[in-house]
Amino acid sequence: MAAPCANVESVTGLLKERLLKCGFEVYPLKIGWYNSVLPSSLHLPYPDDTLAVVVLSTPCMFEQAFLPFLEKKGCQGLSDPIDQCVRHHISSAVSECFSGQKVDVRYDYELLPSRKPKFLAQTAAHVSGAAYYYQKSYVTDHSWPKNKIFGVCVHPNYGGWFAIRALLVFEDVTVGSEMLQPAPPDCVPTREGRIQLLEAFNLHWQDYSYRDIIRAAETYSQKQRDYFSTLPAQRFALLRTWG
Ligand code: B12
Repeated sequence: MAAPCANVESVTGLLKERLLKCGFEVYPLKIGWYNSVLPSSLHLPYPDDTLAVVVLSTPCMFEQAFLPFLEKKGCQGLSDPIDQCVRHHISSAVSECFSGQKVDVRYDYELLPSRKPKFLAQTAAHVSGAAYYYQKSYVTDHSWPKNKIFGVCVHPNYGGWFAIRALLVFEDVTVGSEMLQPAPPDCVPTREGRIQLLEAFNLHWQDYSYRDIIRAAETYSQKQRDYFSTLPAQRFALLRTWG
């Protein structure tokens, strides 16, 4: 196999070994795939052939990483407990597997000084082939009940029961043209399905129906649903009741 692909596999292999058992998935992409669909104001400042990896959390992350994390570490300070757990797992995987390498780790909740997100999670998920990003512009000639309609990604196995957590940019790893861009599976191919999806995500995301737009192999447990249905400010109190 050509060296650049071996680079990709050695990076994703190490990350999978560390993160899969904790309920994360990893998908490689080239920075050029991401930058090519965005205006220059949102580009990541790396050459097109730089390797990046997008990290998703699947439903079992809650039981396999979050609950054990709470038990072992507890929550420190006021920042979001799930974010603390994700950061703990990803940053320790990166420092242990890639020590001495330059890795720019960007989390979904981080903002730049301009207040723009540090990376567009849905765009990264789509261009890596992880989850199709359905956007309003894909449904023409339809009048929406709300002015701004946000797009939503659907994962082929988990529907909407997942989250996009981080983008890791391997600044010193370049990949060649033999790394081919995978198309994300189009799990909501019909116009009616896409309208239903976008309306559910924008108008009543709290009822979770957008997540069930396709039959998911696994969904959030009742405990996880209770956690996410609780207002962020009240989640610390809920955690205390779990002991
Ligand atoms: Co929110 N939110 N959010 N959110 N939010 C995120 C989008 C994300 C990804 C967080 C995550 O997974 N960790 C998830 C979505 C997961 C998914 O898609 N399956 C998420 C969720 C789940 C929610 C909520 C359900 C609440 C929750 O449970 N967390 C609600 C639902 C929305 C609603 O209100 N009904 C929610 C709400 C919000 C608010 C607070 C309203 C804001 C504004 C929403 C928005 O702007 N989309 C919000 C934000 C800001 C974000 C956040 C942090 C940034 C999104 C953003 O600002 N995008 C992301 C995490 C992240 O990305 N870091 C989560 C900037 C805009 C300009 O990007 O609309 O995609 P854009 O436009 C770009 C693309 O169209 C691209 O160019 C445009 C930019 O120029 N483009 C592309 C152009 N052409 C093409 C072509 C192709 C092929 C592609 C791929 C791209």
